[in-house]
Amino acid sequence: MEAKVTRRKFLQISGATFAGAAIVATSNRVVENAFSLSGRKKGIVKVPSYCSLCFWKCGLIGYVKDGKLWKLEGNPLDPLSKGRLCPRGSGGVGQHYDPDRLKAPLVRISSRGDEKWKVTTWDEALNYSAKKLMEIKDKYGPQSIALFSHGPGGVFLKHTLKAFGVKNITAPSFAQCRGPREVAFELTYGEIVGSPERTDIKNSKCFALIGSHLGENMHNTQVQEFAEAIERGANIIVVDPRFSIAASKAKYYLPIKPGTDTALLLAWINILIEEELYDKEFVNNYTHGFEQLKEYIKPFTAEWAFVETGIEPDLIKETIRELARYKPSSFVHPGRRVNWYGNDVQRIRAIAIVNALLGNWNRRGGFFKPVKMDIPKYPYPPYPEANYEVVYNPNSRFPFAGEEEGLTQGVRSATITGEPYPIKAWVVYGTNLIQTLPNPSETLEAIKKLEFLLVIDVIPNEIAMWADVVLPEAIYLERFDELNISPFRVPFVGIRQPVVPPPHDQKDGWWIARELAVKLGLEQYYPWKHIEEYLKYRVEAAGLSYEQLKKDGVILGNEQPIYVEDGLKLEFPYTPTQKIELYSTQLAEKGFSPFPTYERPPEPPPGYFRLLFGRVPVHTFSMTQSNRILMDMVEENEVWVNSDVAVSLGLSNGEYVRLKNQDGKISNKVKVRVTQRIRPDCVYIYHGFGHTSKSLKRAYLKGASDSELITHYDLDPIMGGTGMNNNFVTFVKE
Ligand code: MGD
Ligand code: SF4
Repeated sequence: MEAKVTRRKFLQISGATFAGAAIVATSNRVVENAFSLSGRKKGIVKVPSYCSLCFWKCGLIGYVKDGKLWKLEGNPLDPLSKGRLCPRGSGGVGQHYDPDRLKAPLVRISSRGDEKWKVTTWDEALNYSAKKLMEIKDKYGPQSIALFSHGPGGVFLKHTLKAFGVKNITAPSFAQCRGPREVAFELTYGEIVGSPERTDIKNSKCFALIGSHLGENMHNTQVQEFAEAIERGANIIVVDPRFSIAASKAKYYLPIKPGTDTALLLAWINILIEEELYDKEFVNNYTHGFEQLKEYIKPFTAEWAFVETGIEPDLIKETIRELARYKPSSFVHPGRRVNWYGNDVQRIRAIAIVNALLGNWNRRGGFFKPVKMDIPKYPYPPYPEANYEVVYNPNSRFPFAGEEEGLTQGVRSATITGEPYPIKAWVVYGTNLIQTLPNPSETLEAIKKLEFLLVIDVIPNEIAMWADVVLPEAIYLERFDELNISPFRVPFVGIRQPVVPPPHDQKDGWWIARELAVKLGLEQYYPWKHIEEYLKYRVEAAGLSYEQLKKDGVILGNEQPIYVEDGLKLEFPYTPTQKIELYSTQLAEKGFSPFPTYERPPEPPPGYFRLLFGRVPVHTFSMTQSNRILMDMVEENEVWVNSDVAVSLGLSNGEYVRLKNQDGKISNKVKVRVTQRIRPDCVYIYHGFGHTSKSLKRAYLKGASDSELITHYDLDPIMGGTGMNNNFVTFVKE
């Protein structure tokens, strides 16, 4: 019997402090930031900024005690953190003190992947990088250079490379994360869900989480609202093959067979329509294609869905009736990392349609309308014209691929094949492509074809091992960055500014991007010399005080209506029919089914189990396993195995095994966690562990990497996302 997880324990939003173990003395680096760090030697100084331990961007207050970083707390003025950080955010102190951090620019001196480096100066590293990029551009054109960039820090590097003529710019946040969700909602409503999500958990009376494990997936505001929802007795429905923490707080738990969620959603749509539980007025006024949907959905009964999902028909009916009872203050959460099976847009379209039938768009307790502070852009000169097709989506193979974030794996395959044209250089900012992209052997194959690989990171992660030049960035607590103007419940702007200086020869991302631009002959794209000139320009152009922003960390705008109940007009100007498209005219036009389709997922080979993976509350992707504070909390991942399966295979709790996948790939050793909290047909591990970079001394070979077992992936034909959940593993005893 497992210990009951209390709400208090699972939240743990507290201020972790760091006792300051092996703190390396501050170098004699000149702090270029205009933000003065002098006068901070004695006593406690508080500096507001915003977090980057994930991309929720919570406002924080950094405490500096006697000149040293002491602790981090939420900024009470900030609408995202509301004065509290999640455990990762509090533990961000450990990133500053991490002894494994990249400390100075490095140039490779032996074969790629050998981890042999020469420490060099910034001037030399940037001159060399600029020379290589110019040579490659001259020889193969700007289209042969690709930028992978993840997170707000990459803004300036993107600017430099766009000015250099580079158009092949991608981020894993689309094809490996939330792309299908944004495409599905845009097709249906003409608007994306966005980040932070516009789900109104705060006011909802009933909501369903489908594979969205809030509480383990620690997006701060959502988790705070989720905890409040539990406390005020909201009716929560959790659909997950694993009895997650969210499931333990739910009124209904549906232990669904993995990969069959669309069947459940189709049955829910069927019941809403057959039992006339949908919001008739809303559907009549605001949707397109209801009559066709009514015909289409007839075969998808609860009894049909039972065969696919393993969920009893009565439970299917009861849960959708519950959602309908509380409409419009109820919703089905659209999820976040939703690239599962390669038909994910269709699944999320089904979620969008259930919500439309509940009439909850821009309604209190459903989806609110996010509002954003109007901050003018900086007046840069226009970028040079880049008259070439992006490499990752030749002939628009994926008609709804993201234009902003592109297709990471598309750049990778073009690098391997040279089709539609060769890619010769990668610039990689803040993304550990070896762990992020499915099938790392393809990533390595691509890297071997490159003439130049430049990595900008804060720790010597796996991708840095393969780089020709590694540039060490100052961490988010040590630098300025772009403003945070995320759309949310109230318009706001947040600033990132250094709480402490970097301890070694690390530099701010904006500085690296600017210096590289200067060396590439692009100085005209940086009329400002220091980022504060840029920030000040934008903030003051919006009629706000830059000094106040620096002092408070955040400035709130005027409240605006975010619900129909507050006078917001319901409009859908961005879909072709100017209605919510239950029938997707755009999908039909491109030859796809205009209504969500269900495909039965492949079964595991005999003796194998479906490999599922997800987030652990105290880590973010593969980027936090070097942080000592967070590693003290969770040092390695475990593989969750159903108790009956464990008995039949003779596996015991805490025993180390290796996982072997359907293609014979064998993982690092990983501890078994025997539990009744998972279905017998799948196993589950936390993502981000199993590091193979020897320079990550604390994280090296701790736990298993899910990514290396994902040798198979299915591409979503609509937008090119990589469905990564069709891999199967068996156990190899140690
Ligand atoms: P990480 O793997 O954590 O995230 O994938 P990535 O964006 O690649 O790598 C982040 C890198 O950024 C690390 O090397 C870290 O050290 C570096 N970094 C951290 N802070 C800074 C900084 O301030 N400056 C710089 N320059 N570098 C920094 C995430 C992606 O992965 C996403 S969004 C999702 S949702 C997917 N999740 C996922 C999964 O759950 N499982 C599997 N198998 N694959 C996944 N891929 C996707
Ligand atoms: Fe930082 Fe946590 Fe907020 Fe993410 S959710 S930005 S890690 S405090």
